[in-house]
Amino acid sequence: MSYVDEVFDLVVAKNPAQPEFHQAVKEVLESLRVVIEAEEEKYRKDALLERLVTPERQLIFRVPWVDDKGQVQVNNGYRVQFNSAIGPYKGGLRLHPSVNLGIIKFLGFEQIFKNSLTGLPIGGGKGGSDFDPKGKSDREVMAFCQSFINELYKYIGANTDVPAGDIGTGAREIGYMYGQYKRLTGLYEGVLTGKGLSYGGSLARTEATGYGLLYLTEEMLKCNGRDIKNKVIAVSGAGNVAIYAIQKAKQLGAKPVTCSDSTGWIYDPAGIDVDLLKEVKEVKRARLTEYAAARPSAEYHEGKGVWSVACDIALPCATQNELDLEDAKMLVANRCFAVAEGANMPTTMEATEYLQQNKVLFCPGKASNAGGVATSALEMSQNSERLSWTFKEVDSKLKEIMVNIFHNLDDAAKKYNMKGNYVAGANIAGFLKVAEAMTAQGIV
Ligand code: NDP
Ligand code: 2IT
Repeated sequence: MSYVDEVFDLVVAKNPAQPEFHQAVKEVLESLRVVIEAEEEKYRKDALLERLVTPERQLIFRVPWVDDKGQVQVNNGYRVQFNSAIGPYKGGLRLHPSVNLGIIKFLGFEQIFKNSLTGLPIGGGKGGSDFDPKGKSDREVMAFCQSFINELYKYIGANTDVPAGDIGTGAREIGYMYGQYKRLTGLYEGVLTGKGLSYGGSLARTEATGYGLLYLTEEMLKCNGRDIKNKVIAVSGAGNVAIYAIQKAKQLGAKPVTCSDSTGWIYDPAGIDVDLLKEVKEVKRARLTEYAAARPSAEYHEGKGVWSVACDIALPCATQNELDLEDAKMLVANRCFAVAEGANMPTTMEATEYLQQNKVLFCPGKASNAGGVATSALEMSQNSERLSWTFKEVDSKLKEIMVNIFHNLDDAAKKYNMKGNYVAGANIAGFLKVAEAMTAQGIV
């Protein structure tokens, strides 16, 4: 059996009931087959792949907190410190009731390659909790965040592990966590990113993932003889990534016509009104029905459906496995020609293959959503030098990073005779740097 297949079987056997983690590993290992097989004996002797798929450290802890009725609640806290070969662990914290160890491991594994692709010195990690911030008061969210940090503070630090936002973790949560870390350690340091601007945050971090997604998409289109101007875009999600993807798409002259949350979706043929969407989601933390109520051109539909809308470009920006084979078939039938992932692993493996077979340009999240973590790394740099850069400076660095990422994966795909296969390009380019650093540092 080939080394790649052996390691995949090992992952399934050693990590039972973690389907998302298996899926993420399978996608990466399949892409690496050609690279590994060229030097199989060397990689096998060093157990490079076994080390790559095994987190350096996995923390699971109890997070007790008191709700507004005086009732004690208990959640699980997680931090998976996956790989520190190229820098301190870096990656977000997801707060969502669906969170479990397998989901955090899939996200942490993806983060290794994503962070490598940014070209910046950051290793891979991820964390979170099954706590649901929805419907909680600010005091309850603060109580949870403080309790979460009461345990996690022992394992993080500006030079060891730097968490940030993800689903359910935004500026409010990062603020409470930062305050508690500072209180416990007495350190005013860049231990978290996505901080508020008044206490060490970076301009453009809020916008970075969505903006970065569009910078990369624009470059991918350009290099394939297409222009983003006037293109109709279907976006899913209505959170941090989706909102700023929609905003940048409009700035670039495209027309985003959809967005969604976990209960329903909006079709707004006049183009999504970003200010209204921000008011509904960022200020009121309300449902999308409020968007439709305030916007005569918009239709609201219950459930799932953005991929049924005719579009040129699709940007899935909500969550994993939200775009399946049926959705991919609808997109192709409607002549969608490009898909770039804003979320982490939003496209199932079957859907990805179908899109690629039908010549749809497809960019995987570990490349196209890397703008968020890249800008987090820029926030770390600013914190280290105790300076803050202008919006323009950060935004232009972000754009340069996204354009470079696209060319790195495009070049890697060409080099390994898989021209246009950006999934393979991203996995190979991300892997090679990490593998070199791991090899150079010996068996650790
Ligand atoms: P937010 O919490 O700001 O928004 C998430 C959005 O997705 C919400 O509209 C939410 O709807 C929807 N959503 C979440 N879970 C589900 C679900 N199970 N089914 C349907 N809809 C769902 O998160 P972000 O925008 O930050 O994150 C979105 C994606 O982007 C995630 O995959 C994340 O890992 C990824 N990402 C985020 C980065 C960042 O910097 N924030 C960087 C790179 C990737 P509702 O409000 O109803 O729950
Ligand atoms: O998935 C991701 O890259 C993020 N949630 C952002 C991580 C970060 O450290 O900014």
